Amino acid sequence: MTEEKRPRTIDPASRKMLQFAKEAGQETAWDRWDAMQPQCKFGSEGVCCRICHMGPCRIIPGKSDRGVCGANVDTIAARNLVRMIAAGTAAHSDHGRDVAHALLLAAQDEDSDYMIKDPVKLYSVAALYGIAMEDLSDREIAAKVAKRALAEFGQQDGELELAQRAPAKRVQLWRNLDIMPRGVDREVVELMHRTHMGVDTDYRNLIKQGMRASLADGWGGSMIGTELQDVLFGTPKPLRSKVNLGVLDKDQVNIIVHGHEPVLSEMAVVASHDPELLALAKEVGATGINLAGICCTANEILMRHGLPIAGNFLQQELAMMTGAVDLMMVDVQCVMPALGDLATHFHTKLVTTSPKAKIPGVEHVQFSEEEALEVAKKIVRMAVENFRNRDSEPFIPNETMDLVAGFTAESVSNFLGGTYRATYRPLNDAIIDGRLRGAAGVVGCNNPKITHDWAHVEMTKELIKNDVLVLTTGCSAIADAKAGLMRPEVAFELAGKGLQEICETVGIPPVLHVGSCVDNSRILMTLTHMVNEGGLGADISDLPIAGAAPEWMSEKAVSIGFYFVASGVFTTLGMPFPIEGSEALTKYLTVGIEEVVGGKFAFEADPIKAAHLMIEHIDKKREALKLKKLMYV
Ligand code: NFS
Ligand code: SF4
Repeated sequence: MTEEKRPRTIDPASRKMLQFAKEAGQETAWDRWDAMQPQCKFGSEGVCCRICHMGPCRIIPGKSDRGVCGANVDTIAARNLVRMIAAGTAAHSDHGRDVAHALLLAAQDEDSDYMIKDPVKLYSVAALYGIAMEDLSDREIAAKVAKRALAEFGQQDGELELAQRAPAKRVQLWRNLDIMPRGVDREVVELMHRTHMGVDTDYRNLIKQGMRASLADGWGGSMIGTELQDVLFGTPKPLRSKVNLGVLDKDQVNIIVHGHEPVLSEMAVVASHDPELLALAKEVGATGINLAGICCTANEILMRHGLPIAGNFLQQELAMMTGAVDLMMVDVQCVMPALGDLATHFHTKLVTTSPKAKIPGVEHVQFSEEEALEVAKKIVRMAVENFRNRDSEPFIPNETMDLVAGFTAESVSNFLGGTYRATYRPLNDAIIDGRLRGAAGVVGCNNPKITHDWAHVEMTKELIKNDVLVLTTGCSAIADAKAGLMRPEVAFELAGKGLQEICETVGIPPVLHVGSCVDNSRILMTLTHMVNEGGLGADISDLPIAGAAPEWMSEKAVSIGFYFVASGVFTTLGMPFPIEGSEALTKYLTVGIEEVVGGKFAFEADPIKAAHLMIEHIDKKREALKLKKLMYV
């Protein structure tokens, strides 16, 4: 659908900026998407292959039913899809690897800018890895943990340690299916090998390795990322903050951190408090230094410091167009190449920081964990100095929204379990007694194919209205926050009566922000704790829960979708995978795979309908568990 037929966004701040962009003659992702219509049908159906140079081949039924090599549409679509998993797993896992590296530095180098902020979490991860801790200092323990974690990436045989935390029945199933991940890198490499010309032809077998790689992401690379970030930067605790473009302040030096890895953004936070730089900010006529985030790095510094979020994925260009951003520092993932050109039209200084991600014409200030704070200070100084170069009055939409964030698999139990004992008992009991219908994870990106934020917000509202507690991460979390769904009082306006009672007793919003996309591992652990607490079945696939990515776009989202399904979760996607040219594969992922792993996908564009698919699934699981009737329905 084009712009005339549906709005581009539901977010009022973004609407204002889009109007501004139009008047200023600046293009955005929405414009480029319009210009791209109609999008290639071969690509969107997954029937184009350019894996070898006999191709490219595209399947046209009745004309060219097979590629030059003889690959049919099922093989081609499956290979394309699992390569998306490989890239998504690689992205998340490289992030995890960098965190492990930073932890090793903190442990070995007395002068490192990183410190162990949460020793309790350190001990719990060390225990998971079976590390004997007697007589060891925290730094010695951290060194051992970091080395063990790093070894998980290159491990050749055996099983990823953290994957063994899943419920026992699930682990056994993965072993029986031969999809227990061995090493993070190994599973990605094997996927790339199997999808090389003339290797794995069986779409089911390809999906099997796709699941194995995705499990190496969710229960491997991502989980290592989450756990070790908690050790280094502190495990989040519930806190208040603000979200949306209105958090930019025309009187302060505004710095946006955009991208994903908190090894950088955490240091930017420290640098922004530096007295010398604050004094310099005064000198140039600013009242202070205002750090705000975009995308998942925003979620990371929100969760741990309560720093405000400027926006989610589709707002990155809009933030720059305010003319209020003195510097935007980016690292890796979800950074639109368009920013490079856009920055030439504004005073904003764009700075790339990762050796893995440069943009032609954009200043590169290389970040390294070894000189972390020094580099961060250098970049903040550049921002302060650039404040003077503001050429026109900034145009900042005044929208901001209050939110409560900072939930984790640990804090859910602390909260619900009360002051004396952290436990999932009250959560399980609430579900068993029928006060809560169940829980859902709503996660993922924005995509100009769908009205910005609309699907996230509509789906989430429908779920909480039906007494489903929502856990959310990534750009979905930012969408909900902007819509006000993370204010505790919203429960009284929008949640069902049962969920309302729980929110009131415990003092939580009906929508819990559990972090960035790597923190989807927190959702995996929450589900595991629910199984282990008892009364809701023996496996994740028994739980009255569901997952969704209503506006997904990235390969990371594909990997996340797969590790949820492979963990036994029914997962709805707002847009189908690009596989619909293969009827067999589409049917397998939306029906057949459930018999194999207990989870499956559904593709549903209407967020309300999708929410009801999730609710139906939750009710089916409640029935199978013979739980009590819902209290208020
Ligand atoms: Ni997740 Fe976070 Fe956003 Fe999508 Fe990108 S920022 S890692 S991939 S777009 S949710
Ligand atoms: Fe064509 Fe087969 Fe080569 Fe793909 S692998 S491009 S289908 S010949």
